[in-house]
Amino acid sequence: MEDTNSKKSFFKKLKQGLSRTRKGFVKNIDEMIFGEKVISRDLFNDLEEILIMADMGPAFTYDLIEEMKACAKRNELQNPGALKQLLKDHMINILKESEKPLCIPNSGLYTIMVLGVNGTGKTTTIGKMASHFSKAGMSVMLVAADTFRAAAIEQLEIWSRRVNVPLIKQKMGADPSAVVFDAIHAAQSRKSDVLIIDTAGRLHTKVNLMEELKKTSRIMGRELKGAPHETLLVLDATTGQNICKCPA
Ligand SMILES: Nc1nc2c(ncn2[C@@H]2O[C@H](COP(=O)(O)OP(=O)(O)OP(=O)(O)O)[C@@H](O)[C@H]2O)c(=O)[nH]1
Ligand SMILES: [Mg+2]
Repeated sequence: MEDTNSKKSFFKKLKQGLSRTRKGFVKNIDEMIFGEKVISRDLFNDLEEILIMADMGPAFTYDLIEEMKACAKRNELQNPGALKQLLKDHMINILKESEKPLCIPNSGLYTIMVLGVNGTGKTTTIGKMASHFSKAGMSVMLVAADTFRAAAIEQLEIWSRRVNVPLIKQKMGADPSAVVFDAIHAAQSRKSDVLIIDTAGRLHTKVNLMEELKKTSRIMGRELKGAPHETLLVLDATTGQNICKCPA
């Protein structure tokens, strides 16, 4: 299922997207290490400051610095450059712990509902996922259940044309549950593999909008067993530690 080329280009794009972070955070670390011959207490203090300024959070920063100090005590770090590698490994381990691949079963319609606050990248992520699944040989269908924001339907329509997958839509202002209801039946009759639902951006404090989301999810479950099979919350990676306040 994995397409090596698309995987490569995905990582290339991810690298480009994160270049500003690299230039800021990583450049600061490189500058800190540059010219240093020994691992001193000052170096740990500087690193701590860089991590806090990059909004890595006190818990992460404390754990990492303690680990580095312990390694230094055991003479496991040859030079200041080794601190950077340790930081890298520490971050990769944390990400690996929460890694959860999205596995689409071989049979039946698989539904993915995409949620998040306004402007976090839901629709763009849907376009990327649709392209990925379709390149992997699956038949994908998109659902414009953001009937609230002006031009949201047109935006998803552009993605559907770009990645060449069908779109189920109604007029702006339509009930999202009705759009999803139609979409499930359309996808079943066309024997689609994946149905991806775009929803309107909303804050979790907006009770009416949260109720609307629950209703949409309920209707999906009623029309298709287990639906939505996956619910993806799209978060903006530049938000920093505040992201932890966002209810999943
Ligand atoms: N740098 C960067 N920009 C992104 C990414 N994903 C989306 N964007 C941009 O963020 C803006 C909002 O993206 P959308 O996909 O429309 O976000 P949304 O969550 O669907 O927005 P609403 O439907 O208004 O709630 C657009 O300008 C996108 O091009 C990303 O991964 N990196
Ligand atoms: Mg959107």
